[in-house]
Amino acid sequence: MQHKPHTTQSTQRWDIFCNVVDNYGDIGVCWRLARQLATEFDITVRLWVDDLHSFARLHPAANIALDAQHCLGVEIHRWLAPFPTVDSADVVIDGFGCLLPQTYLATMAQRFAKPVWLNLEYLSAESWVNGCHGLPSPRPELNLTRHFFFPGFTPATGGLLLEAGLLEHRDALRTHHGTAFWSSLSMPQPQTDALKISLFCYENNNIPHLLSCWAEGERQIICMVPEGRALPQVLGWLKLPAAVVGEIFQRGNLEIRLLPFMAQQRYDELLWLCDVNFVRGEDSFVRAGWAARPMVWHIYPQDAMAHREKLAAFLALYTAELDAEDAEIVRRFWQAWNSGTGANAAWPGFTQVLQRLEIHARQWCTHLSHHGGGSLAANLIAFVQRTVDDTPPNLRGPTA
Ligand code: TRH
Repeated sequence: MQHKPHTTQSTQRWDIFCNVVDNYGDIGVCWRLARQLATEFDITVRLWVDDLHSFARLHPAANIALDAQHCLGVEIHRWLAPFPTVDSADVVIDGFGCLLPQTYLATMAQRFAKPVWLNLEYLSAESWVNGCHGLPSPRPELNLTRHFFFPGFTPATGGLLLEAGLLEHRDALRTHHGTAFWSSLSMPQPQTDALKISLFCYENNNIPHLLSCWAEGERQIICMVPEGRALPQVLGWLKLPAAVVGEIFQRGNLEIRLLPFMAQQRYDELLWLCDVNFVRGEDSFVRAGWAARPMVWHIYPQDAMAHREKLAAFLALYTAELDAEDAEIVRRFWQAWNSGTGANAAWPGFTQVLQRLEIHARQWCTHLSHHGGGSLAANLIAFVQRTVDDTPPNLRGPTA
């Protein structure tokens, strides 16, 4: 799914709006997308975000005191209320259906050449997504049309975020065993024969039991825990009231490394350097796919247990090419992990087939990058172009 930089869009301006609901997934996806549009496709991107603190966790070079700043080619704007008077862009994306400011909607409606307006939806492997991707939702009161843009795993969807050269960059980093990565954290290089696990998840009652299982196991395990919601349970298991980022603890055969919350690109590197990645939400989950190593997904819990179907849909897709026994082992472990109980009992089965799961993870990554939905950023650009082409020539703007 590698693609050449696009030069024809250079005059286009895009606005991406991000309302941080909680955690880091909303801004994680919007920031990654904005960066890729700006750096690979030469698009002028403004990212409007209502919580600069969350943004600064992903991009520590950001200055949270500034209402506007440039970060890695993207104009970052604090989404203020009341919203400032600005011209609307040629393309407007509301991240995850967030509500655009009324005044901004009015400027969109007033434009002669109407902007292409997209609602970038949440990722799901459920089959209904194939039928809903790209559907228009007319807003007659504004004389505008908003389109649903669904990321996904199949050619009928909008695909997944994948930067040009990412997989090559991953392989290059692995050939050096991430020496620079570990030394920048002032941590020793992990032993090559230890099983390296990254643990990024929500609160989960499995954590203490699984850590005990790892500590008592025969194989040396190194578990990397970035700062976050899992940390209190890890500290509880270590019987520590508090700990400092950068500390390393040994319990039986388990070494626990407490890592800082890293810049987004650095977190990718952590995933590339680990043998098994526990990930969550949306963005880290996609990135674990590109890491091409066995992964375990802690799905974002939704009201009325709606996430269960989402989890089952993804599991069905992910395990489709595994033999029945291995597929069942993966399902059992993921379901135990998500239910909050039984992950320690399911772990021995999971580790026994780890080598085959690694082959499968590589195949999954290759399959997705060649036969999935394609590059989300490139698909967005193509979708915008098609929408402009479908507009009668007398209603297109000068940048069409
Ligand atoms: O943080 P998440 O749980 O995010 C979300 C939100 O809860 C959102 O509201 C919900 O709808 C969505 O899940 C499904 O998990 P996610 O999506 O993996 O986002 C985490 C981001 O944080 C991701 O971009 C990776 C980044 N990250 C870093 O940049 N550095 C780090 O050290 C770590 C651990 C993560």
